[in-house]
Amino acid sequence: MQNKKISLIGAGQIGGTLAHLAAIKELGDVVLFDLVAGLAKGKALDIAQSSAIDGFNTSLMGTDNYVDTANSDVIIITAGVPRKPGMTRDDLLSTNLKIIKQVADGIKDTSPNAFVICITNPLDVIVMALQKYSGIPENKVIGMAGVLDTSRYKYFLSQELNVPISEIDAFVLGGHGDTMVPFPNKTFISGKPLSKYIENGKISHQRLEEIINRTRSGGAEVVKLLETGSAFYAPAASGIEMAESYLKDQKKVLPCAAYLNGQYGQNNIYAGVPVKIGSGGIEEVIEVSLDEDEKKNFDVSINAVKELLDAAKKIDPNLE
Ligand code: A3D
Repeated sequence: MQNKKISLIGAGQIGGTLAHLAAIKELGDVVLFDLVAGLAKGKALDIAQSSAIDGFNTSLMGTDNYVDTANSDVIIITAGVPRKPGMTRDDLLSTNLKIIKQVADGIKDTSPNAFVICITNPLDVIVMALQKYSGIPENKVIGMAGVLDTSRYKYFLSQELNVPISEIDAFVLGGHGDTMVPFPNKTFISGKPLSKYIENGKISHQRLEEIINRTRSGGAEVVKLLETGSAFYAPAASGIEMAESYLKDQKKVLPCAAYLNGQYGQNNIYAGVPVKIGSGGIEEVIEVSLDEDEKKNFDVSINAVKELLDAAKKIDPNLE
């Protein structure tokens, strides 16, 4: 059987980590693409030179030519500029819109059947622009954010409550920004609702609020510590989980930025919702019922995405 092919557009911090993880997991042949050819080629060679030690059998190449990415099964895009301390994700809009147009032009004819995962920020608007620029169907174009935001939320909760992270069941929805929505009322620990832990005094309302806020600013906290660049290990792990679910038809339900066409009362917009990812791409957008407060918070988050989308349309009226 022919190997699957995974192309990573952008060979920076996240791109390199994606390549390493994809290789170790033997998800398929890996092509690292970057405008800076040496960066892509150097990282591909470096990872390949670890294969004898880690015992993986994966073909890796670096390139600055889209022809080498042709007929990819999965494309993960991180091309773009990351945040510097003090910047919001939205500050990246105009630069990354131009970059995503170049990427869309590069992949649309060479890999029209790929499952395309976008990581470039500001996520919800960039993934929408990518879909429009490339014309690749909505069910095959998805944004990574909710998996990462949820993982941060679970990590902070597991540390606070001193429970294994695998025991926590939770998700974070909405746009990938300061208005993202963790759902404490839908958070379960070892099958018990989080509210029971509050009742038993294991965690106070105030600590929970602090954890929610820390989740919302989880990216900024890392940006501040690193001083140059933004988080890359956890974002790459998140992208790989989505790619693996597609490639292996695992049908995992994961919170991702997906195209909404009536679901959650929203139309023609990308936002973070739970979706089932299998060999058909986004096979289903799962509609969880939201109580009044959750709906209010979700709508605030969607409105923030809409505002940014309006700003993007001013930069490029073709996005209308
Ligand atoms: P970085 O290490 O700078 O890598 C970006 C790479 O993109 C660089 O190697 C550039 O040379 C390359 N590049 C720039 N323009 C092009 C182009 N036109 N075609 C191909 N390659 C190009 O950044 P990073 O890997 O740390 O982050 C990448 C993106 O992910 C940024 O926009 C971040 O803000 C974003 N990000 C998103 C999340 C989410 O959760 C959504 C998390 C962390 C980072």
